[in-house]
Amino acid sequence: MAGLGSKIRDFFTRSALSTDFYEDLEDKLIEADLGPKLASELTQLLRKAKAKDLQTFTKIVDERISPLITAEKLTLTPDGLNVLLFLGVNGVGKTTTIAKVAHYFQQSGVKHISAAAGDTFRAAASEQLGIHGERLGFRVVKSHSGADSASVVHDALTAALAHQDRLLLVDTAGRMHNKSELLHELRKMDKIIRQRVPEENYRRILVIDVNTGQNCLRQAEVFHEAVGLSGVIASKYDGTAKGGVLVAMARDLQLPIYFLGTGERPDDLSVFDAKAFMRDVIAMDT
Ligand SMILES: Nc1nc2c(ncn2[C@@H]2O[C@H](COP(=O)(O)OP(=O)(O)OP(=O)(O)O)[C@@H](O)[C@H]2O)c(=O)[nH]1
Ligand SMILES: [Mg+2]
Repeated sequence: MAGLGSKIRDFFTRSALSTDFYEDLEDKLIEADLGPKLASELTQLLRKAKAKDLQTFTKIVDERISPLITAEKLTLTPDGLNVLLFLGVNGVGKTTTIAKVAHYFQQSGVKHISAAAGDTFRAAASEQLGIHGERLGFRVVKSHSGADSASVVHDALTAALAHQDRLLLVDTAGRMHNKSELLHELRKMDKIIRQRVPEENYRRILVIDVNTGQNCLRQAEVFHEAVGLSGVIASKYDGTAKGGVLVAMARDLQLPIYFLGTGERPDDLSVFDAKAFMRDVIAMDT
């Protein structure tokens, strides 16, 4: 995919003589969703170096920005049940991402996988997860709509431990009547999981839609405060040239990124590669 990076490269070729060079560059970086703070910092560094060339820009990005982005391989600990709790506001792609992550681990040979339909807020939610489970071959623990999501998690944990599952994927609601209710639910689920699974076997994964831009940052902070996030999966990276918000997020919250979601199918998931990503988003050439 031709990311915004190629546009920034073109910009350097075309605009070196422009009097508004630095202002225009800053605008381009904001367009890439790097956020005003980071865009201004990067532009300032280039201005200070009195440079208007892609090589210097790339060097600055390489030294100052790339080290902020951590790619982490999502792995299971060697023993016992691993639990992944998926969080995020509504519609970002949590349920779809669960199917993708289940498929990813199945492909790497993990056999006993189950999922908990912890989104009891929306009637169709557990059905949606159930369909993924049937297609891909993982067990889904559900309850009726409106049930207490913490009790679904409790039941799913009991079943997963009894079946000696290696992995339990927990879906959560993206929306509640109000935010504090949602966060209360999440904390309850978190507590139940912590009571039965050691810390090193338990990850809290934030799913963000890269198209929502800088709003993601605030969302991430709220979830981070509630349960302490382990890492991020960025969905809907297909069909967008944006994604700079991941850079801002990695910097503000120091969270590793596991995967990029690149479509709606179970195999539309790429292991996050920080270097390739930076090249795609901010013009770093190989
Ligand atoms: N193009 C594209 N679409 C995606 C991707 N991930 C999810 N979707 C679509 O986004 C929509 C919402 O996905 P869901 O998985 O239902 O999102 P959710 O976060 O579980 O939503 P709620 O349960 O309502 O909070 C669906 O139509 C998905 O097919 C992706 O990486 N790329
Ligand atoms: Mg969902």
